Amino acid sequence: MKNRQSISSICPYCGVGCGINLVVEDDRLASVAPQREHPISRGQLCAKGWSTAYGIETGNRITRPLIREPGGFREVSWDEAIATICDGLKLIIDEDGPDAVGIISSARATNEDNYAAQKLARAVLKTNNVDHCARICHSPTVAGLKQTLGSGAMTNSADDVFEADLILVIGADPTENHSVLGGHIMRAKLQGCKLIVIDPRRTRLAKMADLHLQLNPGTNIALINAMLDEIIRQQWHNSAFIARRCEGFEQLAGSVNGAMAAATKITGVAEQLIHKAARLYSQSPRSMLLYGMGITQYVSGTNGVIALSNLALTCGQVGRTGTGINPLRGQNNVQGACDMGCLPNVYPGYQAVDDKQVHHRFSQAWNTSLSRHAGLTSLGMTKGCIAGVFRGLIQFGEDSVVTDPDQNHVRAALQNMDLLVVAELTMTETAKLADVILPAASFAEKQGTFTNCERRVQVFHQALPPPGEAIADWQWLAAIARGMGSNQLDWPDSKAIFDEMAALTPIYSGMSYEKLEIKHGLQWPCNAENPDGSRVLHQHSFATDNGRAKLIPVHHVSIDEPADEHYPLLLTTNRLHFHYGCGSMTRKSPLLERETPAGILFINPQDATALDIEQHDGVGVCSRRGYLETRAMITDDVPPGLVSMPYHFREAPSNQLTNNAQDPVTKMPELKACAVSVTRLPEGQTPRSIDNLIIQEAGS
Ligand SMILES: Nc1nc2c(c(=O)[nH]1)N[C@H]1C(S)=C(S)[C@@H](COP(=O)(O)OP(=O)(O)OC[C@H]3O[C@@H](n4cnc5c(=O)[nH]c(N)nc54)[C@H](O)[C@@H]3O)O[C@H]1N2
Ligand SMILES: Nc1nc2c(c(=O)[nH]1)N[C@H]1C(S)=C(S)[C@@H](COP(=O)(O)OP(=O)(O)OC[C@H]3O[C@@H](n4cnc5c(=O)[nH]c(N)nc54)[C@H](O)[C@@H]3O)O[C@H]1N2
Ligand code: SF4
Ligand SMILES: [Mo]
Repeated sequence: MKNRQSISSICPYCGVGCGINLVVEDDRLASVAPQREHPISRGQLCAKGWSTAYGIETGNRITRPLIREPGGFREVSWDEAIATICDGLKLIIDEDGPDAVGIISSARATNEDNYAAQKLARAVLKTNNVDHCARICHSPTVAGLKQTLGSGAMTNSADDVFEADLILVIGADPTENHSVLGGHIMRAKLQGCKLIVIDPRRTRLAKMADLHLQLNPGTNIALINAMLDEIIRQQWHNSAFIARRCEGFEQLAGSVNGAMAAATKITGVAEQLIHKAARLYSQSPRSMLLYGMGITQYVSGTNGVIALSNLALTCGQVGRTGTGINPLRGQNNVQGACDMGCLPNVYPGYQAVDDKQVHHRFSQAWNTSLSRHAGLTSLGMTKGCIAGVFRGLIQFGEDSVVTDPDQNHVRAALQNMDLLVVAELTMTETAKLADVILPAASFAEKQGTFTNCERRVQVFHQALPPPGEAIADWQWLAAIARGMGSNQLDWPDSKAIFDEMAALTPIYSGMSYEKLEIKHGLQWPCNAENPDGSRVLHQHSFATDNGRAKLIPVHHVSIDEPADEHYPLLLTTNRLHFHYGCGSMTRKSPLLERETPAGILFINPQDATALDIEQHDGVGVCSRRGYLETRAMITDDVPPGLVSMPYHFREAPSNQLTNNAQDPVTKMPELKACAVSVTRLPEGQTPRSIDNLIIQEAGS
């Protein structure tokens, strides 16, 4: 008889945080089932959630530590791997000081793993060089909303889509990327809620929306300022809310005056549509704003977030259920990795590293001296490596060769590191460049917590033994600390890490594993004033110095690399429902893999005809930084002049092409727009993978 158990867990893919049960038979994951009572997923999962078992299957996993040798990787003991890492770190720190090393942690790993990572960087290595993929995701949200509202997280709850009279989705594609929540939005719309979509592509929600504003890429601020101009001119703004809770209205009103007149030329959207959107958003009793990468992944990312905040505040659409400014945080635990302080300028709970009191508190708690200045961002570390000032990187759960902008630059930087340590589930493109590879346990093989996009901290349980010698990330981080002569990370279990973190993190201070178990988690802030957590933020005051929200004028700036005569098309990058991030987990599933070819370029029929391209033809795509080959998918979901590629496919990685021009505030690269040229491949030539292209180029 088989020993069969069902263990409660959380889907390890996106930030919706759906509840899953892992059905285990004799230490094997037999199937995944949705949790019926889960407050968000309510018995549903998307195709990725259902396919979780493939993503962590033991046959594909790294099971022992590996060290690079001239002929390839050699399997070694944990002791040898840790000793090699610590010798490397000590040498670099002795020669160039602690800021020559750093850690890139993982928004896919647990809060406990992330707390351990930043503590290793700060309390043991003595540097604030710690960052993670939020840098190229919602860092503009963290920076922008911190300035305007005092807190950079989703203000409301996922369930609020059912309370809203109007939902405005801008720069996000939730039916693909937050699918269960996307399904809720579709249901809300069918139940009578109005829907506005602002997106250059015709997404599934755009097709069913009351209004679709199909703006030119990178023109969000011009469009939002035009809506504000119209709202203020028509007296649709909420004067009472502004007087009671905001500051800076006069300056904002002055700055948007005249924006409508300039808008159509910049955005490509007709005035009449902007007028309608402005009226619907401001006049609906409850309007809920949801946004994503179409706002943040621009050189104007932080200002784009501030513009959205101006819009919602001016209309008083914040602080009540069914309203709010809601960044759709992407990774299963990206909210948590930020909350845990895996950012170069803040300790856990967004407490600034250069604040005297905060510095004192953490120095005392960890009983050691700590760096006083902010560290390098992830892209700062790769740049620093090329410049020769950054030499040693520990990276886990992030495949930057596939997912960071300008792949050739990233490869060159990682190859230039004196020490690159990668902890992974499987052999990714980034792991292939490592000096030491560590086998990491997946979510199903460890206990911990994830914080989803609506600030809900959920605890999950170990269901399986890790394969081979794999261990939880916090455990090998602790082994490195010990190798560096420190017992700072010597916790007995993940619960002890959570307790230490909660004691130092005011927004988590009312939480414990026991309390999180009771009702599918708690939403922060959860503390003495909010013992049951917080569904809606900013109901009575904002988290700013004086409790008032700030209205801050911002202006349109054009994208860094517009199309020109040499590169006549604009490329944007997006996601597909069936694949996730670098594809290292979803592409292990034959069910998901059969849904899409390994690389796609979406192109409008008009452009395809002009370039003599037919459906599924092989095409070459070239930018100032790189070249790749893939297949054309002709569709009028993209407008003429714009082509789009997903970034999940290592064979045809769109990041060969993307631009790493950055938002000056957060260093967010402009992943959503760069100039490219597209050509049809000769008849009968199948697209070559990037590996083959690199080999051929080296040989020629
Ligand atoms: N299936 C799947 N789901 C995922 C992921 C995945 O890889 N696969 N990744 C997760 C992660 S890490 C994240 S961050 C989220 C991201 O989720 P989303 O934010 O939804 O991500 P994208 O598809 O990259 O971009 C969203 C939309 O922005 C639009 N856009 C581009 N330029 C502009 C512009 O100038 N203005 C406006 N208004 N819109 C623009 C694009 O056309 C696209 O529809 O998804 C998460 N969920
Ligand atoms: N062109 C373009 N590029 C983009 C984007 C875009 O829109 N366009 N979006 C950007 C965004 S928003 C993001 S968030 C990034 C995402 O970029 P990444 O973070 O690099 O993407 P993921 O596929 O989520 O990679 C995570 C890795 O974590 C591993 N992993 C999962 N769980 C664990 C664990 O518990 N421990 C360890 N050690 N490893 C684990 C998986 O095996 C996987 O290889 O991509 C960015 N890149
Ligand atoms: S919506 Fe996100 S969390 Fe839910 S099942 Fe799909 S990938 Fe998992
Ligand atoms: Mo993301």
